Amino acid sequence: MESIDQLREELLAAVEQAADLAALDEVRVKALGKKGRITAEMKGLGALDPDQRKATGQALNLVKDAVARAIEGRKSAMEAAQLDAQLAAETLDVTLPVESQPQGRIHPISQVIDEILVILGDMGFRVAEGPDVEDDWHNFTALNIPPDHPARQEHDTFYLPGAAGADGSPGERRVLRTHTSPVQIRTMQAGGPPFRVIVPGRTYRSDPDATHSPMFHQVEGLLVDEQTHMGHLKGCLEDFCRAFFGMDDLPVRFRPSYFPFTEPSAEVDIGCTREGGQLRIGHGGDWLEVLGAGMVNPNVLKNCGVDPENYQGFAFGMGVERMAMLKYGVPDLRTFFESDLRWLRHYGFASLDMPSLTGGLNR
Ligand code: 2NL
Repeated sequence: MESIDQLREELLAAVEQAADLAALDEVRVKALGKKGRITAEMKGLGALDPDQRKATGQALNLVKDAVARAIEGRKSAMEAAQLDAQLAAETLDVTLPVESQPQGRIHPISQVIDEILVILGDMGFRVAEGPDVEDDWHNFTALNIPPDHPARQEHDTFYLPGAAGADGSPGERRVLRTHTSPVQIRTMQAGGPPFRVIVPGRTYRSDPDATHSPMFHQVEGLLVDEQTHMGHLKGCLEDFCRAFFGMDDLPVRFRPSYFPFTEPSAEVDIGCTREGGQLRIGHGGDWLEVLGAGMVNPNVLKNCGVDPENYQGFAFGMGVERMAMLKYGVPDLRTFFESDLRWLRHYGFASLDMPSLTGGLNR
């Protein structure tokens, strides 16, 4: 018995003295492992007479349990201490000021979309979004675009094969949306009037030359209510142009035009000068087209389940790249999509310089 007590004290002392998890595991192997001291003592039990064997066996089991418990206890304590040390070493002072020279820049396309949304959001429009891959009905038919309209031609529209039906038959072909209007169509189908939505997003057209990109961005707006008329459209877009270009007295004019989805339709010009081949926005007698707009064609309202006898609407659309080029003097459309970091450092915006009506939209 003396030697078992001694074994117990020795092993528990070794557990206490283990400096780290590796040392502790070494103690475990030397005590409880296949060739460990307690295991060896157990193996020796066979040589004892039965009475002694029972008493010694029980005593050894108690030692074994005590040592195992001690190891577990030490192990948890060591792990907790290790975690505490790690957490202390990894503290982050969230009250420190932000880095004074952040490296990332906001792309002018993102910036201009944000600016447009801030102005129109303040007028009460809310953002709506939808899929880039559309069906023919939402992209064309619902918008009163007839089957033989040139916009539907292969060379203007990217067509995709439709998903095969359960019977293996080819499904209806899909399109990459050629404008964001299908989102307004979906918005009208999903609920009832009044509607006041603004839709930013990617659009796609097959028009391969230096002044076009196969993917470009649009923002379109739609307002439908009782008694909505052309005066509302004019006021809305005049205010928008003046806010966007940061000029309270910017000349804005509406020129008759044609779109299948609006009647009447208009193109919106702002004043400018082109003296010495240099474009300047403002007074000067010359004009620059920036938006397309009109009163929503009653056929479009009907297609979306809105009664044109009781509701009228106006809609408008603009190209984001064009707005960005005009406002920030970007001369070449292709540079928007080249991911050139030097270009982005020049034309990009600081990430914390978010546009707002009170903080300043125009730098
Ligand atoms: C442009 C011209 C326009 C619309 C877009 C629209 C949408 C619905 C109904 C009626 Cl759901 N109209 N959108 C209307 C007029 C012009 O965009 O020059 N875009 C870049």
